[in-house]
Amino acid sequence: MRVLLTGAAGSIGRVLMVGLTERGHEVVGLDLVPQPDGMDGAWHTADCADPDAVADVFAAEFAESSVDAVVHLAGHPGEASLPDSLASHVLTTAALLDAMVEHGVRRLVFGGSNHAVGHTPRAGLPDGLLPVETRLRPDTFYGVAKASAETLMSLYADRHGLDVVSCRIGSFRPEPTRVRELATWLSHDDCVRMVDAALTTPAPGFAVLYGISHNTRAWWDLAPGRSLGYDPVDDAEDWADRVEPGLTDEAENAVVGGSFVVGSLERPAFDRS
Ligand code: 15L
Repeated sequence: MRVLLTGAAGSIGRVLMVGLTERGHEVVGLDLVPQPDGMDGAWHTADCADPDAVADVFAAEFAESSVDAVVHLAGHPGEASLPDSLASHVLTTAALLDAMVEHGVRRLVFGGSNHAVGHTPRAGLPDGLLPVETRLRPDTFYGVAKASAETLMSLYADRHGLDVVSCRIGSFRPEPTRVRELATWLSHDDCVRMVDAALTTPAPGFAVLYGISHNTRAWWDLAPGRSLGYDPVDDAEDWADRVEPGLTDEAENAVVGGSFVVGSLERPAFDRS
């Protein structure tokens, strides 16, 4: 599959550039920054929030070749003002969706986030696991933007028959370092497995999965991912005896979004300073 990967210079993007190539995909990088030294393959430097720039990238790709799918990771991975968050996650998604429809690209894999549902209390979850059908319950403007991007992709899936998989990623790290991450960790290798499955699963329509590893202490339901062919292998429990308890663990572990809920990220929607 020829895959356009946005946010290719970011921490997840770099892992996927290599991992998806190893799995036989031809990966074309797209990022705000030029191709970092040591990275191979085709590359576009452009701002995904600029629909003209995105249209130019697609025009260049389709003049030479074609694109079978987009993996969209570009965007600021933390809290910001509401306009900045919407630009970073919703407008970028919109620009890509329009270009996909124009060029007949049928599949989008989205780097979603657990923070789209981060305000959900863990107490009372059925079998202790958060289902994907749960109410969108963002914990930040970042979470609002990730949730909004999901609703936008749902519209394009229904309107244009696109296949869309939103991967609500947990904690993407080389290894878990906090108690919460013993539940929310996504290993590098499982991340590659997850995106490969989301790219290749037959006709998912609009689907959501939780992007975590096969963690013994998982709070999020892995069944929706498994039904799409995502079979995680790694388990954060293998690091449990090296993870030091922290003072905020109890508060962080009471809600899905952890420090995004309890970590004083509250601010007005508009940054007027
Ligand atoms: C995310 O979505 C963030 O981008 C990342 O910085 C982590 O905080 C992660 O979630 C998490 O919940 O651990």
